[in-house]
Amino acid sequence: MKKQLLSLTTLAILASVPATAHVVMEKWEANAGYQTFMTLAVPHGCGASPTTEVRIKVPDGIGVFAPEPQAGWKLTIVRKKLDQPRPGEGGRMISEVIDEVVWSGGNLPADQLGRFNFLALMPNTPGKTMYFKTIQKCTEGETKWVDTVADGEPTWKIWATPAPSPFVELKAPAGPQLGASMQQIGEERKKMSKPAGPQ
Ligand SMILES: [Cu+2]
Repeated sequence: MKKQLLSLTTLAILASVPATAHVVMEKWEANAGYQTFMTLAVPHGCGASPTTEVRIKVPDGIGVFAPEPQAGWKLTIVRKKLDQPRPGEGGRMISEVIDEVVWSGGNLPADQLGRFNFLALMPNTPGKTMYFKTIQKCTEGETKWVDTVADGEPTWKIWATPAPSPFVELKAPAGPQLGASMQQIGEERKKMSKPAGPQ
């Protein structure tokens, strides 16, 4: 009898940790330096209230970012000017980056799963945790999924916070994303652009 009481208590504690029911990145790991297709999963509303807006803050260090439009939602891209323009792909200078992306005007029932997709070029910093802080607005109420852990602490500690920020941990990839280095590809390109066939 006592044992059963104990296990019921344990169950009650487990049930009060809704780690799997949070707003999270679908995959919690990504390769450093890779262009990565990512999905933010929204598995519940605010209590019984449906989700009407999802706002993601793009973390510093993301090189390229492209959100996917979602049927039934308005997509807004908020940009910010860089203090210092920096070279981007193909050598052209970048003076503005995407700061936030907002899907609004939707109506995702509280008990249904919503998935919001984007492409992000990860910085080449294995071991770093990238936080995609998210604000979820509902017909009634909102949740700010913005809690993080201090640098140097294990990322799992985030699950002890009230509203963990969605995140991915960057790991060192086994090789270049395209299976070859940009230098190898550049050399091959030069060969291909040579005039072919008899002159
Ligand atoms: Cu949750």
